[in-house]
Amino acid sequence: MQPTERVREILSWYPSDNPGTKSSLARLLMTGRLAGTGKLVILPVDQGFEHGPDRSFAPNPDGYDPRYHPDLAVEAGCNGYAAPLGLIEAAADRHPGTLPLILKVNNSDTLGSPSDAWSAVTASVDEALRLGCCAIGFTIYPGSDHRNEMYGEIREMTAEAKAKGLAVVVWSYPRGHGLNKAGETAVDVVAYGAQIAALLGAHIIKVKPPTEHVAVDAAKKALEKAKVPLGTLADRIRHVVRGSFNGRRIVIFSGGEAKETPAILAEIKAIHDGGGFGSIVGRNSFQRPRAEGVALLKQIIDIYAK
Ligand code: FBP
Repeated sequence: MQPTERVREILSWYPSDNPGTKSSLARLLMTGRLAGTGKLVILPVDQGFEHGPDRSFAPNPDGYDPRYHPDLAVEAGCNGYAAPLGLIEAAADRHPGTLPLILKVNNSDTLGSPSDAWSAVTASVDEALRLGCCAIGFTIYPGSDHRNEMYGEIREMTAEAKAKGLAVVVWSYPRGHGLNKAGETAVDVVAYGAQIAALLGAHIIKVKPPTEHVAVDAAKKALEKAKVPLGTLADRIRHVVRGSFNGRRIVIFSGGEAKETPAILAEIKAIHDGGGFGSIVGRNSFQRPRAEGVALLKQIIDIYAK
């Protein structure tokens, strides 16, 4: 299938990329039930690393099986599947050529007491190529004492990924000593995190849905002076997307902890209304029984398809 006009338009936002990287991006945009729309719904399964297997898979034990997740992604019609090295290795040949894979190349656990948020590099660009992935995924924690080390790591991995024809997805999660809990999802902070990811060269930026809270006084003053509407989630999504090169970067939003279906769908509708490019929904899909998880992902995809 040829890329649609919309996908060609999106690819034109990345003029410096080589044909390999553009093809990798096109693969993600041209797969699944949202193929060609410019929207994306991705299944991420790195929670086993980030939160541990019990919190992640006990609610739906089928999820302990590494083959479960790529099958779920395909059955629901997702654009792609993102996971750390071991999970991708265990199932990379399950849907060869039909399910775009994103290798999460850094991860952190929640054991011990780290000095501040920082992930270890757990896979390489060459491993992503060996496994047939179309992108690497990297988490940054703006606000952490270690953010500058993270920016250095991602700079190197992004340069290598782009040189070798892969796309780069950045999970930008502000957290750490510089921020309190409310600040992590404050609208100005989420917009700042998305902007940093764009400036680091991300093709796809993944952030959390922003709250109405504005954490930084100077940002609050600027936003009030400019009368930026932030009252609804759709307003705030629009603000974050505008802050990501005026909408010329693909910005997608995370699903979060398990929630009731109506609450999830209301959030997705607001993301869609605000011009968000899609969602990356993990726990809310793989922690439900298979049929319910598939049904929910399909409902989410239907909203973005409108
Ligand atoms: P969820 O839909 O499960 O929230 O997954 C999205 C995600 O970004 C995962 O990739 C990641 O493991 C998780 O959120 C991080 O969550 P936390 O905020 O607890 O670190």
